[in-house]
Amino acid sequence: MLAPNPPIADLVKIAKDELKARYGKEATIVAAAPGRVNLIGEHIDYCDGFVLPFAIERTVVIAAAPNGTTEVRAGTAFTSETACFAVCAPQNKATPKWSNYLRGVIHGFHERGVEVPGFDAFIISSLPGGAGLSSSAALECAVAVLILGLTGNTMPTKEMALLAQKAEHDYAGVPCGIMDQFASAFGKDGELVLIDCQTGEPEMVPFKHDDLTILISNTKVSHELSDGGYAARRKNTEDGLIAIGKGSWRDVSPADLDAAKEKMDEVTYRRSRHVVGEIARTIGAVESLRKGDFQEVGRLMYESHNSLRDDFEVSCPELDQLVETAATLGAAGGVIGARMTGGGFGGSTVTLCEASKAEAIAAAMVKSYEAKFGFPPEIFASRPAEGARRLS
Ligand code: GAF
Repeated sequence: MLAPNPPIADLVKIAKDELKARYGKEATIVAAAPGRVNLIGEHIDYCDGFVLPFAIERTVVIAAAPNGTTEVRAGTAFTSETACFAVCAPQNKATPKWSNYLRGVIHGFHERGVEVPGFDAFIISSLPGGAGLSSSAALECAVAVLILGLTGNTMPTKEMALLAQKAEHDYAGVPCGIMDQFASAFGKDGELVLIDCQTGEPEMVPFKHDDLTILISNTKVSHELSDGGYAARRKNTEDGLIAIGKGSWRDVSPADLDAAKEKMDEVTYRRSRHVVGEIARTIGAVESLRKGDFQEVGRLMYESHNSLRDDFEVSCPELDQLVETAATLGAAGGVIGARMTGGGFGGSTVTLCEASKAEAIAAAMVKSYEAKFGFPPEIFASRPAEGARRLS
């Protein structure tokens, strides 16, 4: 029932073989970067909040070699459309759409005075697209690692993540926060990435519980963050903060929110209530994790989901169904907590559960989901994995 995570060695082999077959080149560099899920702290990375994502065992892999020209030529396993563009002109957004992630990252290097040579590349990914698992951040981070390797440069991880985030803003049109690129860049095996989004500093939180795992359930309902829903939520939070009259959400207490209630419309109030509550829940979840109080972590995950569904309105019936099935199984069925993860409007849920019961939990989720929607979700398990890196 649980979909396997393709071994990274298999992805590397395919990428190298394809590079050879298409461009006649042996790879001189192989770069990899993972997607992410967020355990808790949703839609608050752009509100100076705390978020708790981790890099997952699903990855983008790029095999590449310099081609001695001034062009980038790239193919992928996820579409037959190939990209070919002048490396000196990446500022033009163009087709295929996926090539804009490459263009955006190359542009970021140009802005820093790094001259990028022409190269050939083949890109493969074990991340389902449109599943809210940050396949775009993974691609951006993998391209950044690739270019660092090609040019013999180094860059602090934080700067690399910010460069990747800017590519997402400018080339994909998504005004995202820092969570996805930070999770992909800083991820570590067996560790969650607690990000203080006010200071932009990550702190690793160990997650070394062999008896626990996280199920990632892809609704297969695709969301487009650039279609306006995400930007609208961001605007709601900006309006809320202005009405409250504070400079940062970190300085807003529940009492401040209540005092400003009359100055906001009802929607802005509910969006603001989510932000204040989610910042507190994330801090509480980290404290509980450190104490090993998983029951409390689970309770906070359900609360987070309810707030995203009712106050922030970024859930959907498919996500709700997966969370409800997990909640119904409950502790007796091995479930600790569940919630939607990522931007929402479709995408995936995370279910923290006992590893020994993961198969049975996934089977129950598939059964109830398929009965309601007529098609199964895709479910796989992942523990916190290694972040963006050069493989060879
Ligand atoms: C998307 C964004 F890219 C992140 O920055 C974050 O805001 C997330 O939605 C919601 O928590 O993944």
